[in-house]
Amino acid sequence: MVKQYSLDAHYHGSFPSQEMNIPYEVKVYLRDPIAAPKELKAIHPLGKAPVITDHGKAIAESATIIDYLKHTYTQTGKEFDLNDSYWSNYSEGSLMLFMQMSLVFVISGQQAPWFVKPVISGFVSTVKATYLNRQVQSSVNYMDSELGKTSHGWFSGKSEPGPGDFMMCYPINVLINTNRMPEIEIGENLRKWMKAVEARPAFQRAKARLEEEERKAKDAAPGTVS
Ligand SMILES: N[C@@H](CCC(=O)N[C@@H](CS)C(=O)NCC(=O)O)C(=O)O
Repeated sequence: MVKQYSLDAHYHGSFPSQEMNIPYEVKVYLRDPIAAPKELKAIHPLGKAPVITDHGKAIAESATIIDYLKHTYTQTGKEFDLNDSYWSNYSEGSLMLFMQMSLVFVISGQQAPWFVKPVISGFVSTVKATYLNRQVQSSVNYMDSELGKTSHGWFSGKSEPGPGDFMMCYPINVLINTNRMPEIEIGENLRKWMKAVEARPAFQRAKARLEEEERKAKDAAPGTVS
């Protein structure tokens, strides 16, 4: 059976499996304190999540995991689908690239020693305002407009979400449900998309199972009094 390893209750691996009706086991690891714990390195040399194992193979990279699961375990997964491929690659290659840069810049500003903090913070604000925020905003506007052209509001272009939608869960959730990039304005189509994802029974099953595993991991963590 496919085994998924998640860092905290992160639904990258589990939501797609639930949508595609692929049975899986899941184990949640907790961050240590920010990075992934060393146990993940024993599964795959990168030591990151998500990662899965199947038939003795360890498979990393969320887009590859989703492609692998779809290709191996579904009837339709053998065919090339332009929307699935495009939006999966867009998520990691275009959107996350600039979001990640922005998050790294902000953290480096926050963690700079006090005597250089004003200079670093000023630099971070300038880079964000003049470059990174514009890149992310134009990406978000483009995605919103493309979603507006679909009949069902999914990146898959079909009546249900596909790999591109699964891959968009992480960045769009960060943009809408966290305060990490408050400067970015999110359009109505993306907001509707996020609500539609959260309303999927598959999403709710994935989330409930991950949260249960996360609770178990917290209970088993050293220093926990039961
Ligand atoms: N491009 C990779 C990103 C993997 C990644 O960076 N995962 C984060 C969690 S979302 C992680 O493991 N962070 C902890 C660390 O880097 O130690 C993917 O899509 O799977």
